[in-house]
Amino acid sequence: MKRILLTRPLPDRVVEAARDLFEIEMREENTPLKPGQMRGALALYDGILPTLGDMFSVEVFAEAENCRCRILSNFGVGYNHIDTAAARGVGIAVTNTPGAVTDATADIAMTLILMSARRAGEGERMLRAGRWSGWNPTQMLGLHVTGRTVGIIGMGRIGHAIARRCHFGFGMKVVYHNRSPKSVEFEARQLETPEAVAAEADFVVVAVPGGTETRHLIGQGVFAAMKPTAHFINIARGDVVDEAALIAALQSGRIAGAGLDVYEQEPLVPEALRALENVTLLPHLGTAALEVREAMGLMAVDNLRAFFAGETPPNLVN
Ligand code: 8YV
Repeated sequence: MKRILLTRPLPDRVVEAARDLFEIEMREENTPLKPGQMRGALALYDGILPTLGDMFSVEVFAEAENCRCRILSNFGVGYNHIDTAAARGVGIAVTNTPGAVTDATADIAMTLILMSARRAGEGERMLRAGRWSGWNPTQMLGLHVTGRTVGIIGMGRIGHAIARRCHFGFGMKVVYHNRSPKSVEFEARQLETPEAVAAEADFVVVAVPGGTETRHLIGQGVFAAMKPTAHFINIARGDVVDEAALIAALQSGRIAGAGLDVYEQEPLVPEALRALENVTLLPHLGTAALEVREAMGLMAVDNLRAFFAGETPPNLVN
């Protein structure tokens, strides 16, 4: 039987499915693997089911001696923590879990749009602090959401699911930027640059994959192009955004607010962000629902199954 390492405690259904097929070991610590642990795991297991935070860098692969591992079956759609080219260089396949995460992540984008526009976090903080003196006609006026324009940067599965929610659920106009031409089944305009999207949108939502190609794709230029009444939403990866430029845009009032689920140096969230009232901060909740985590895990197990059955795993990324 193939030996598989689950790098974090996972939902029971996932563990059972993995145990039916493999000899598994599941780490009890709910922390990312350290480089030494990654090298050890590459030598000991036939396959690894890693998660966000397990930084399989080029150095880790370069220093992995007697590598037994043949596949990293990532738990999640984003795999920017794994150097996939270096993995391929040492003969390791990498897979991910697209599809399983789409709706939940799009739902969190909507949560952030609504919370940011309607000042929900700020209002809740005020109420909990005992500072609510009662309703009045001009208290905590936010931005009306229905009928606005959403600008999606990255019209992949998740971007598309967000656009659908905005269009069908909130009657919004949709503009988007995608590096390749992409058509959408409802009215939506594709624009040439992120800046062009930023200039038109009331909500700029980032939904591109992370990694070196998109690092700091969103920076000062995009914030400068945004309307001062617009909100910026990131449910993708923290390093897609120049966080310092975002903080500056928020502090100066260049943009109205932001809703963030991801950060450049997770779990570190700059004090400057935490100090701002017009920012909604979530702790990477994109897929945090049991059935979603189960679906992700089952997909990751199926990728392992296919791989060791000699098939091309359904979600091979390298
Ligand atoms: C996951 C995510 O929870 O799927 C992704 O890429 O960002 C998350 O929602 C995380 O990656 C789990 O490893």
